[in-house]
Amino acid sequence: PEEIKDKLVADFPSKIARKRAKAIVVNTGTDETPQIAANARTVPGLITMRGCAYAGCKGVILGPTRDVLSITHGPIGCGFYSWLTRRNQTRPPKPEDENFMTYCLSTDMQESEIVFGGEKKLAQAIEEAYQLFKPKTIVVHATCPVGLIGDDIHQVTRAAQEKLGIKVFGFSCEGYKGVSQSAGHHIANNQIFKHMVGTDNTASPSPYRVNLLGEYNIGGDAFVIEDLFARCGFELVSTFCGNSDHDSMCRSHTAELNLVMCHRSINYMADMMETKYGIPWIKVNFIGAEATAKSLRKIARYFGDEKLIEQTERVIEEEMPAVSEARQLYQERCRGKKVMLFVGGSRAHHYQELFKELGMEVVAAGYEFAHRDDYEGRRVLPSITVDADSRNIEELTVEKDPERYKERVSPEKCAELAANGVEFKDYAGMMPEMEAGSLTIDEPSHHETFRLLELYKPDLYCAGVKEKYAVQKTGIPCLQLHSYDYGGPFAGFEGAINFYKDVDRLVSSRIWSYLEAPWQRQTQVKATYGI
Ligand code: CFM
Ligand code: HCA
Repeated sequence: PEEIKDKLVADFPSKIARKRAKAIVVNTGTDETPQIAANARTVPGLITMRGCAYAGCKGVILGPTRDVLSITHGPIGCGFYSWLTRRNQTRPPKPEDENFMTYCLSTDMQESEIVFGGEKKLAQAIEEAYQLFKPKTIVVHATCPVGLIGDDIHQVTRAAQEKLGIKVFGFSCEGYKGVSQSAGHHIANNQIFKHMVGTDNTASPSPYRVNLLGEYNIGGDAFVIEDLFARCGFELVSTFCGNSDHDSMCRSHTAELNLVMCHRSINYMADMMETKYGIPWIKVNFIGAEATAKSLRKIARYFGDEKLIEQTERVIEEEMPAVSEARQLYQERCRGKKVMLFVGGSRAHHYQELFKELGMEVVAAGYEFAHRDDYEGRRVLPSITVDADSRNIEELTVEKDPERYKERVSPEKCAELAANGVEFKDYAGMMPEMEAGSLTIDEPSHHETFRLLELYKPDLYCAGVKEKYAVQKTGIPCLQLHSYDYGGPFAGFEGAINFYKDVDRLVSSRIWSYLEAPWQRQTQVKATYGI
């Protein structure tokens, strides 16, 4: 593997090769993981997998909340390309309930606003949106030019809030605010925490109240998890933010436990809610049947009620036979096949569970924009150096709420639960769970990706839409782990079976080996390069 690492960066100029080498590590198969360079600026000129801070804020965190009306302040492209492309599904409980997700609202900035300022047009847009939809809350997302020309979106939203008498606030999530989508997550977490969480104290009577943080209902995953929770007897107060609505997020501080699914995008919220309201958090994973069972058991054990524990076991028992049957069938066809996954900030880890269940070998994995704690575990948090790009993003000062802070678990109970596998505020990261000799690569460039494909010839490559067709042109199938190739759900027990089927279809089909692009047969364009 060390040799492969050298080959991946061999064609880069030496300075770039040195930088990229730090983002490629060989796993040890133990808890002693090497350090990886992550959350650093992309090298200009390398073709990146990443997106921008606006995408992380508007598309990822706010996108799935159905009745918060989002307006993109910017040229039309940013709004258009973040318009439901993420497949975050929603299901309003009643037909008359609001769902604005199918709309794309933008100020459509033109040259005149870029030159003379866009605040007036933004104020008009907010008013027009209010007249049309009469929503409870309107939020404004800033795109790159907004920050560049100095439009003050917060001043405009404050004035609109006063005038319209509804909640209006903004996100300074200009695309360039950070090195990736990750900055946008943090910006979104801060504003949701400030303006929504804790604004409605109505609590449900169930004692088993949980929030699900970092589950965005892609391909209907949250529907599957909601169903499992209901059957086990857990009361879901709110989800951040899949299949969510404004009011449930305002009540989220009434929960007894926070469940963190995607650590990267929402760990800020979990920590802030713990500090202010005393809600502890545990890491869960509902991708993979075994991981789902383990997570459900952890939740039941936290509450400790015998009936709840029994009911949870019953649900697992009901689900497992179908999973085992499917697993046996598909394992026969998939076992031993090699796979690589390069996705976002949490799925490259979570989906390894499903490949393990199929008996497939994960030879390389990595994230697009995760931080070192997502790779190496939260134990490295104190040693992460905060660079200028991260310092750029506001860290809220959060204090105990004088009235509403409540200690949910005593330190003794905490120790007892930890001994039983319910560890609080902990995430061990992706790398300790990978096999010795496998590779972890942060934000592989297009060039490195194609070197990897040549060197390993994997049976399957998992990534996003920007990678998919380029990869398939090399004869290797590509599964989109962002959009699920328009299929899914992949979460829970039912999702695991769907996943086994889809993977089998990809790795067992011979179609890819027949593929020959015209340029492989014959050079299409003759060219001479002159420098
Ligand atoms: Fe979390 Fe996500 Fe992901 Fe993410 Fe994303 Fe996504 Fe993703 Mo695409 S919040 S980090 S910013 S799990 S949109 S639902 S699929 S890159 S791995
Ligand atoms: C985003 C959204 C995205 C893109 C997916 C892809 C998603 O990063 O802005 O590249 O295919 O999941 O839709 O991650």
